[in-house]
Amino acid sequence: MKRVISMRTRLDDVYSVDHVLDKIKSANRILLITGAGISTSLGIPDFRSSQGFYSQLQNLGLSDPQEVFDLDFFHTDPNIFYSIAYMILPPEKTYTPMHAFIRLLQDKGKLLRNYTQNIDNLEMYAGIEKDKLVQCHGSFATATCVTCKYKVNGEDIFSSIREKVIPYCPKCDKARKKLLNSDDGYVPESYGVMKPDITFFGESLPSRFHDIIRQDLADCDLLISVGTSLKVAPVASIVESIPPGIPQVLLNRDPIDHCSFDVTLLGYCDDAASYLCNRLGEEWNLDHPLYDKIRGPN
Ligand code: CNA
Repeated sequence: MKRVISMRTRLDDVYSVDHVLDKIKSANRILLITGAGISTSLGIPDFRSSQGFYSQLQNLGLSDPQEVFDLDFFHTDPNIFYSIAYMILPPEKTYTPMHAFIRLLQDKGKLLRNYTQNIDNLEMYAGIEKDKLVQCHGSFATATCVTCKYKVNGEDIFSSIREKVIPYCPKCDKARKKLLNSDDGYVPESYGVMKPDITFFGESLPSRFHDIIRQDLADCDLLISVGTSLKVAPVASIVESIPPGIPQVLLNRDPIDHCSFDVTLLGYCDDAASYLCNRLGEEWNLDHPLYDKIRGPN
């Protein structure tokens, strides 16, 4: 099932795919930006493509689907988030060939950092080291009570999310019941609600992003952006902040016109990972059960 990957280079044609392959071979500080597109092959929808989560929400009659991830909306009514959160819940202990490619870059000592916008935490299953990863928008790995800040493992609330019910904080349970049984019975909608530690609109990014991005921009020797529409700041602005002379490569299903890349491989990123490994040589073997299926002839 090898699918066609089309390639684009800048009009001045300074770089070709061969340059990219040479650069990957010689690089040892690759800055990789990833987005929802690297997990869609596992059935987790992305946000903005035609099959994406936002169009599904529009079909449900939500006028602004982004409101689902708005902090004020969550506090006013967490039901909205929990009625659809199951759609983007990560499958357990699995990852894609593209994740395996990132792991390979890490194992070969080439990965400076993976800035992921994904919240599915699949990088952990793929074996990306914490130090090599910046989860720019947090993740489902943990969840925190919005009232008392008690933290739990994300997996502890997965069954509630799957059943579309609001998970409540065990520590706030007594106080919540007391409020319910009080004279007016008033309990704020979000009282004692557990919220996955994903970054909502209205929340700041984890401090790790701001702590290291400047130095990483100065240090990187190749930028690869994969499976992201690059529409969300400040991650999107990484691309334009890359120092001049550092090659920029895009692997994406759909073209991106608002950012400029030296080389673009258009297609499914799992295929791109397979294509790159085939071209890079024998010692570039993806450790993934699907690799043999998608590899095909060179
Ligand atoms: P997006 O805006 O939905 O863009 C996704 C991009 O990926 C699009 O340009 C698609 O063309 C492309 N794409 C989709 N499938 C593939 C594929 N198989 N191979 C190559 N490219 C593909 O999503 P972004 O990541 O750019 O936006 C950032 C948001 C998305 C963050 O806030 C995330 O939290 C959020 N998100 C994350 C997940 C996840 O963790 N898996 C899922 C859905 C949304």
